[in-house]
Amino acid sequence: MSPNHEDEANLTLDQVVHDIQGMKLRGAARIGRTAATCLARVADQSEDREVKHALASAGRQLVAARPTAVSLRNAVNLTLDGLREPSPAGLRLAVVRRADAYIEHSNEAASQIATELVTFIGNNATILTHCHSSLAVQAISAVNDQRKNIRVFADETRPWWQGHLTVKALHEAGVDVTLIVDSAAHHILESEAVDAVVVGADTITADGSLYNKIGTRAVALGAKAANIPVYVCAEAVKFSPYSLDGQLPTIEERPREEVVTQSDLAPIAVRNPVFDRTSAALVARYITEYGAHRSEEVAGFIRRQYPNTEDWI
Ligand code: RUB
Repeated sequence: MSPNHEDEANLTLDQVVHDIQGMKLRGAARIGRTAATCLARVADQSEDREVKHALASAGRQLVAARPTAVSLRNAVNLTLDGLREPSPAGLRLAVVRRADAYIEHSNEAASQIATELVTFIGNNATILTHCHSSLAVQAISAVNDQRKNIRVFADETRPWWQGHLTVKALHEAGVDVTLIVDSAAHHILESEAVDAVVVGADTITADGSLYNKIGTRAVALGAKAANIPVYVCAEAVKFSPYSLDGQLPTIEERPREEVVTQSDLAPIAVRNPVFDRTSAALVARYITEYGAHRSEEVAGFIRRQYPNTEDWI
């Protein structure tokens, strides 16, 4: 198998599902690669008579673990490919090969996306980012390597503070990065003359909408008001073929305890939606391993990428 995160290579199906739901496994790209690794393991470890059923069942459980991340569903389907191989041995081999190809492609896509983003950002640029996207971090680091005087502001991203991961990663990559609270984003966009917002994606739908970590929409609205372009770093697996026939991501709502634990707030209702939808008009470009696309080009891109999904989960 191609290398994924070494800690994740040996996780069982139940552990992967548990770790995705428990937020130990985060970031849509990583989740997709881990799902592919997990399916290869299920294929390897299942008896001939049960392998097809075990893979179908594992695929369904994985997809349900993070409904907002289409790369998870795409990773499962690209790895299983409808479980068409008639013999158990042929199926097992094909699943392991496709998982390997998925992971290799995903790892390469990140550096192609980084190269593409650099063409949109010049010297002396100030960038604002939200949450923790491995693709956005890698792309911003590439911009910093190839352009002069780059500054980055990173939202802390309540309630899970993924912005802390972002600032640590960017700092380690030698980027001049400053952490801000989420509600400071709009102020910073204007007061620091931000040139570009760069974020990742969980799912992109056929109408050109972006589903990403909660707060992305507010940042994008602020950017639009200040005439700042929003660039979304996303591999092709972040684009949803299911949205072509109207299936849209479910916005996951998580427990109130992630937001408040104080007993004096116990009687107060709390909502904790963890993703939101940013409309097509707020996105300047989707930066993929196949080049940059405007929102209005998304439906065509999805059709070209996913011509045959009839027997997918
Ligand atoms: C992470 C998040 C990221 C996308 C893209 O949310 O919304 O922006 O997943 O990340 P969470 P990547 O921490 O809840 O998973 O570019 O790494 O796929």
